[in-house]
Parts: sequence; structure tokens; C-alpha cells
Amino acid sequence: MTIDSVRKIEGYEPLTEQLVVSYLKNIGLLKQTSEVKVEEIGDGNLNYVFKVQSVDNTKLIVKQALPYAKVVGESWPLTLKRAQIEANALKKHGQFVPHLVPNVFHIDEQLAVTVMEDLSHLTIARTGLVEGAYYPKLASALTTYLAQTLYNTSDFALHPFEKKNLQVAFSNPELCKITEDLIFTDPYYDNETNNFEEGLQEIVKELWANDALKLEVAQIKYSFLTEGEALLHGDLHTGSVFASEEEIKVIDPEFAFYGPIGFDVGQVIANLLFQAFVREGEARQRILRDAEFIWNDFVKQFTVLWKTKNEQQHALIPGYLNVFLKKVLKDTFGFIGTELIRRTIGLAHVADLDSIANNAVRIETKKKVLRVGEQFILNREKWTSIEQAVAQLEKVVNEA
Ligand code: SR1
Ligand code: MG
Repeated sequence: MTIDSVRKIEGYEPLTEQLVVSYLKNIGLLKQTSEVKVEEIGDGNLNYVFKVQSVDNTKLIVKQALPYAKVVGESWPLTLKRAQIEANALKKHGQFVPHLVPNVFHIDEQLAVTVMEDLSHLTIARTGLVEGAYYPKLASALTTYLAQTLYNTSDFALHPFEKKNLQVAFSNPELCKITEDLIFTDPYYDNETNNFEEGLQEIVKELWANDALKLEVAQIKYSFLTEGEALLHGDLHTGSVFASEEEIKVIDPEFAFYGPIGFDVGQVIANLLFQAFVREGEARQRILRDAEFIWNDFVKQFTVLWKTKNEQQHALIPGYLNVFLKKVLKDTFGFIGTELIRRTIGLAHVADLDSIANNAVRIETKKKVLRVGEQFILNREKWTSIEQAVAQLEKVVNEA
């Protein structure tokens, strides 16, 4: 898709800093007379993000989806419908955790624009973590987000008609396809989207030849493809979280869809765990304890919700909750493993690993991440607690 064809999408045009100002004035979110400063601050893979601040101190974020993936270029077309999905997911999840998501002020389907609360006083959690920050409220806020949004959009909380209506409204095939390819398929074959250092060639070739691993990944992918358990965020990594010492906000749910609960839980834990590979001593321990807390507290909060608000008659059967949570833990382990691997050798990397300046250290660290990723996938059925998994990770990280 070329920039000219982008301009030909009916009613759509890519915004510029000037257009953003006139747009906000037209819809009444800025006064006609306001003097404003606008800056394009988008550092993600897919969208424009404009930060707008007026002299009378109105602060807004204008996010516009581009009809292609910015990370790759115009050759990778991408549906504009994702802007609508994202805005609606922010609103739906906001019903359960209003304090953990930005306020949405305006949605424009044609321009694929969402105007929302400015959170630029916060830092993207991944950026802060990479610089050595620690966010004391991150783990508990994310656990609350996970338990509340996932439980409350599941068949346990909703009438089956309501759940199925939501499942239709949040059908997101194009963005799901990105995940299906980039997380569950491409990293396991010699595919052109993969991206890794020469020093990883040997271990990656071993991984491509590992049919036992690929057999498990095929099943994990199938679960992602077929299990509509809850309305997921769909891309819940530390780059989708704004943080400070006091405040946490989850952003960017453009990949939202009805999928397996363990996917969101696994993404959160995996992306936190990257920090366990690059930190040492007490700083590493804090990350590991947070990873354990996320699963254990998720179970606690999910259990309270299950017991106090349940649509399913079967929920009363002794043992059913345990069976369900065991399944979610198994899925979570699998999704942690696939996320660790794809962020190391796939298309979309993480700064936690790529910012390791010393080449040899970076390669050795990435090899450990790949080994741990494999272990999570291969042992997902066998491991029965998060502590068991974290202990295994620590063992690999501590190896010379
Ligand atoms: C082409 S999009 C690459 C990645 O960026 C998003 O944040 C998702 O994680 C996706 O896999
Ligand atoms: Mg994103």
C-alpha cells in the first residue's frame, strides 16, 4: 500500500500536527482560540500518537491507526478497524477497572482516531524498567486488571447472550493473525520475519529442528485460535503499561479479542521476567517475587469473583474452580514460553534484551531466554506452581 492509496481510503486521511489542532477544535475538545503545542510521540509499532497541550492546560492524546504496520512500512496493510476495537476495549475494561485505564473522550471510526486522557506524566513501564526503575504498584495493579477484566468478560460472569454479542463485537481477525504468525508460527521456522544475531544461529537451528517443542507450540497456537474464554487485552506487555511510583495505567488494547485467559496472564509475566534475565541480586529477586505474586494473587482475586458472582450452575461443583485454574496455569506457562522465544528471535524484540550493550553478554542472555522459553513450553503440563517455574528460570539464569 502506498501513501497515495492510503489517502484514497474514503473519509480517511493521515493526521498531521496541524490537522490534529483543527480536528480537536472542530469537535469542541479545544477552544477555537486556544494556542496549542502538538508533538507526535508514537514509538510503538503501528500508530500515530499526538500529544496536545494548550496554553490553558488542556492535555489530550490523539491516537490514529495507520492503514499499515509502521514497524514494517506501507507494504504491510493493516485494518483501521483496530482503532475502534481499541477504544471499545478501553471502555469495556474501564467498566471493571476505571482507575487502571485512560479515559476515552472521543471516537472517530472513519479517521480511526481515539482522543483520550494524556498520561505523559507517566513513563512506559518497559522504558523505566530497562533504565533500572522499580514500580512497587505494578504487579498488584496488573493482577487486578487481569482478574477483573478477564473474569468479568467470561462466561462465568456474563449471560451467554451478552458474552456472545461481545465476542462478535470484538472479532479482530487481522490483529489476531499478526499474533498467530509472529508469536506462534514464524519463530519456529526459517521465516523472513525473524530477526536474530549471528551468534544465535546454532541454538535457533536446534529450535527449528525440535519437533517435540513444535508439537507443543502447535497446541498452544490452537488454543489461541479457538478458545474464546474472555475479552483479552491481547498485547499486554510492559510497553502497553504506563507507570509511576503511584499510578499504573494499561493502554493500547488494539489486539483485543475473545481468547484464552492464560494469554494475557502469560504475556504480563513473560515481559516482567525479561528483567529477571538482566538484573542481579535483590533487584532480580524483586522481579521474580512479583512474577510469582501476579499468578498467586490472580488466583485469589479470580476465586473471590467466582464465589461471589457466577452465572454458571456448574460453578458450585466441588473441584471445578481448581480444574479451571489448573488449565489457565498450564496455558499461562505455554504463553510465557512462546513470548520469551518470539521476543528474542522473532520480528518484534524487547529493549530489555536488545539494549544489552556487550555483544557476548547479550548473546549469552538471549540463549538463556530461549532455553527457559523452551522449558516453559515443554513443562507446561508438568509444572504445578509458579514457584516451580520461577525456580527453574533462576537455575538457568545463574548458570555460568
Ligand atoms: C507488526 S506488530 C508487532 C508487534 O507489535 C505489537 O505490539 C504486538 O506485540 C505485535 O506482535
Ligand atoms: Mg501496542
